[in-house]
Amino acid sequence: MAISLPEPCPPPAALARLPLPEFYCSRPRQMLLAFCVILLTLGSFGCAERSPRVVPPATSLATEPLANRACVGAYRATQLTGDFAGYAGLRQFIDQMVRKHGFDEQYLLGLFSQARRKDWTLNYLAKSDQELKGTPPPGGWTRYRAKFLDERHISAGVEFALRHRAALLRATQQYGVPEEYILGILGVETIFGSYVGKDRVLDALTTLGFDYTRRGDYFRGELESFLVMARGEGLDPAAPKGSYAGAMGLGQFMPSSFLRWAVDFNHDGHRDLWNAEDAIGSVANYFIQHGWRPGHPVLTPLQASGPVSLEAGLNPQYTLAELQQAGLRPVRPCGSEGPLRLVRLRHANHDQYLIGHPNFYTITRYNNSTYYAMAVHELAQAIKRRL
Ligand SMILES: [Ca+2]
Repeated sequence: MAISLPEPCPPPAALARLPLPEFYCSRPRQMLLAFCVILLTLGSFGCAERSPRVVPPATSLATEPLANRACVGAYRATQLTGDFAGYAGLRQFIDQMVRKHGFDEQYLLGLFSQARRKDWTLNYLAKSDQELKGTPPPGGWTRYRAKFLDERHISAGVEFALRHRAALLRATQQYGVPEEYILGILGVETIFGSYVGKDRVLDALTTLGFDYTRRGDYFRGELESFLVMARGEGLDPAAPKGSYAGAMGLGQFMPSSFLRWAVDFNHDGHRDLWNAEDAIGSVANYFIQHGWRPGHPVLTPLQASGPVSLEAGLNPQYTLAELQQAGLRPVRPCGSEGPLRLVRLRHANHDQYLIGHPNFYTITRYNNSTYYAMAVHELAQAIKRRL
């Protein structure tokens, strides 16, 4: 979910989350049982399950229901040593975690004394930040698309869908998110769990929180969420591995997204982003909580009668009438419920335009990128055709 940093290839993962509808009423007893388990397990998160199409307020870290569990791991020190010795910002962060969340100071000093700075990540991001400046060149979509719309992704998606058919069906029924879009996210993010990252989340977030100036605030917030998550779930914070930016599991959730939107979809008492069922439910929950409208379209191709002067992208919002007045006409009736986005895909020799409906925008809440959401959509459709 949702920070737009490039991922070392393959695959460019959404760093969120990255980046939520109705219990199956034909089985009321199971429904009640499942609901009770969720309530017992997640406390205030349960309200999202009862009224899944109503977005609840984000749960604050201070009220995280499992926050009073003991920390895991025999870490203990009286000062910071190791790669981050002498980091005044980290020392302040530790003090803040003690005051705000009741962590033991010596536990955190011991933990962070064995954290490792990821110099490769810092060098990679410095280079990427430079490359990201400027407008995307012609052919950009063609090259981006080729990373994901290949036989490896599609066949892995079909295999995953067949293996987890029951969970996907349950997620579709409960949340109203079509299974192919859940599959599209998991495919683009990690090829269905075949590439979930190999960096320790602790190292990634400590490095980016205290050595990556441009987004340091964001990553320190994620590090705070990560420590709360690890304590709440009974995990040694030095154990979980993820992307170089700290995104975790099949759906590459960032820790703050875990706290707000991950669900225990297999009802074993833990939200486990590396478990396929929990990942399926969590992606569906993320979608519905970010405005997915069941039964509504995602994209509609447009025909342009001449040069297009309207600004494309995720920020400008249009009505159907405004698009039509600009010479853009949908190739099929699509409804006019907005706000609508103008999607421009840069092929090698031409630009292609589409209407991005509100559901398209929802996909971009997983990763704030038109091309990312377009790849999820196309991969979703390609897998659906094989099922
Ligand atoms: Ca679980």
